[in-house]
Amino acid sequence: MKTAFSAISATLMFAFAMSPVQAANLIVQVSDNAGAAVLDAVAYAEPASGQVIGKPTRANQIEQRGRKFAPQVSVVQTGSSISFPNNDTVRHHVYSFSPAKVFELKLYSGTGTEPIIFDKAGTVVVGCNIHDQMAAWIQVVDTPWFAKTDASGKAVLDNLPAGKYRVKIWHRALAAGVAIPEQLISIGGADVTVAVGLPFKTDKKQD
Ligand SMILES: [Cu+2]
Repeated sequence: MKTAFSAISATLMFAFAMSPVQAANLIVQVSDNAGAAVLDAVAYAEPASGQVIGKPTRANQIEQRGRKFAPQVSVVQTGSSISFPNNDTVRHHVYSFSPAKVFELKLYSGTGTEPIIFDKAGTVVVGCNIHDQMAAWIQVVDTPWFAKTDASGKAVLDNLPAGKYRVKIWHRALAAGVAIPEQLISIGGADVTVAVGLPFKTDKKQD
């Protein structure tokens, strides 16, 4: 028995040693033009080859609670679905006029709506017809590698296979039509950290 076990572990070690794909994490640190850490920026890494990788598998949701959308900022891979459960006692009427996805969920309560499929990359701004102050932003991206920054301005993109990537940083304060800041980076066997400055001052206050 002992011999068999050793043979298996030797095979596993061999498989790891021979693995042709190296991977590493990409850490993105985002600040504004006053040097302050930026919360809820979206960092995503597109393979420089332009190759689109895989199909999204994760189910996403943006709930309505306390007459707010939560989360306020989402990032999903192109082709993802998002459901919009209403956990308030009032009804909401959720819509978007953004070119990346036009949709409308007429006055409803509870979960009784079909998920919406986001099949085109771009920024989708979501509102409620009844409550003007409600807003959510969805950044739809052509890559499975993305993350949002935390309060310290840091986003971690896990396990990028070795290669070259265009790292893009989106924030809801970027005016529509303005070029999204990007950097070309190389992933090898070690983690990579990049610092990105956004060309405006952000408001710490979240709605
Ligand atoms: Cu509403």
